[in-house]
Amino acid sequence: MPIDATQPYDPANIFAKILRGEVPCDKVHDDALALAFRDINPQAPTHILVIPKGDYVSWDDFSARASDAEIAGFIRAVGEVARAAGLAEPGYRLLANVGAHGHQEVPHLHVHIFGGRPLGPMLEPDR
Ligand code: DGP
Repeated sequence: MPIDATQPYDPANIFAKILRGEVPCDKVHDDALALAFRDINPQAPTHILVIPKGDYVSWDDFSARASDAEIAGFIRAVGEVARAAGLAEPGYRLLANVGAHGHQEVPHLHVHIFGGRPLGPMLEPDR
C-alpha cells in the first residue's frame, strides 16, 4: 500500500526495525550514515536497498532536512555498494519511490539498486 510521504516519521516501520537489529537482513554494507541490504522480493538478479541511518521518511524529507554530511555519505554509499556488487560496468538502475504516486511502500527513505541484466525501458507506457 503506497504511503503518504508527508507523514511524520514512524519508528515502527520495517526498515527502522532492521536498523535497530530487531528484524534480520542480508546486509551488504554498513557505515556510520548508511546501511545496505538485499531486497526481500528481488526484481532483478541484483536488487539492493540502501537506506540512511537517520529518521527520514522519503527522498523529499531527506533532501529538505538532512545535513550535507548525511547527504554526501548516503550518496557515496549508494555508489560504493553498486561498485562492490560489480555493477558499475555494465551498468545499473537507481530508483527512489516517493509517496503515493511514486508507489512508496516503506516510509523510510530507500534507494533501490537494480542490476545483473539489461533492465529495459525506464517506465511502462501509460495504460
Ligand atoms: P518501495 O515500494 O520503494 O517502498 O519498496 C519497498 C521494498 O522493500 C520492496 O521492494 C520490498 C522491500 N522490503 C519490504 N519489507 C522488507 C523486509 O523486511 N526486508 C527486506 N530485505 N526488504 C523488504
